[in-house]
Amino acid sequence: MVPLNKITKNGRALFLAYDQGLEHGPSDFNDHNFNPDYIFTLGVTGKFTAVITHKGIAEKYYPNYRYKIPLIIKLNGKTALGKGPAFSPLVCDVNEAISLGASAVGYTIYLGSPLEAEMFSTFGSIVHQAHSYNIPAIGWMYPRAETIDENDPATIAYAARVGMELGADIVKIKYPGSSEALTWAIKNAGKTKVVVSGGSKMAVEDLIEEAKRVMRAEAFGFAIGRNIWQQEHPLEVAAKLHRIVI
Ligand code: FBP
Repeated sequence: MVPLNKITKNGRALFLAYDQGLEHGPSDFNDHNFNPDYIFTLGVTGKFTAVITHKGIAEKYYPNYRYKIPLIIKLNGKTALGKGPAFSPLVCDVNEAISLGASAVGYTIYLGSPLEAEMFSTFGSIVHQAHSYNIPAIGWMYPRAETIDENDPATIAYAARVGMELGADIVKIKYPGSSEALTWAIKNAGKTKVVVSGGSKMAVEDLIEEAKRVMRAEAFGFAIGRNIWQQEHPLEVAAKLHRIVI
């Protein structure tokens, strides 16, 4: 098992996700959060245990924050513009991520996509390489195909299990709708830790209730983006979440 302590606190994870500029585009942003410096500062001040970005932001902005907060680099990425089968190509390798200061790497697998086999194979190499450097590999395990209901709890548990079987140290899954469903997904992930994504922005009270349900299920924590940096008072929300998760 590779150590997770560089990107966690008290054995829990609170990752600030900021790969949406590539995945969704500037429609997610306002006049503050379009700026990576704003996000890194939020990450530091809000006591997140790591920030997640793609390589471009890592190279241009992370040098100023390198000793203030750990970085997780997402190794693949795609836009929301294409209409083909779900597939996110590799845009950075493990060596490059480490040279940019990453303490862990992430990779999205779209389960059920016609290109699933290729993603499995690439993730296999990533896990192998990350482990040879003793750093964690995180799998964004997202079921995605026309025929699949990506919010179905059984499918989300399957995704968590697949991440474990493929050697992920941490899997990132969507909240499957209840504490019980999440408990089942977490059981199936075995010794692989489970973090939950935030999803599109919701009311702060709803987010806090969901966070309590997530931690009641003994999740490892959150990898959350829009529900922090799209909020009117992100630091207040971060502080509330921090109290629940860590
Ligand atoms: P959010 O907390 O903003 O949902 O971010 C989590 C995340 O996994 C991001 O890392 C990623 O960019 C995004 O969700 C992908 O969401 P989707 O593919 O469902 O649009």
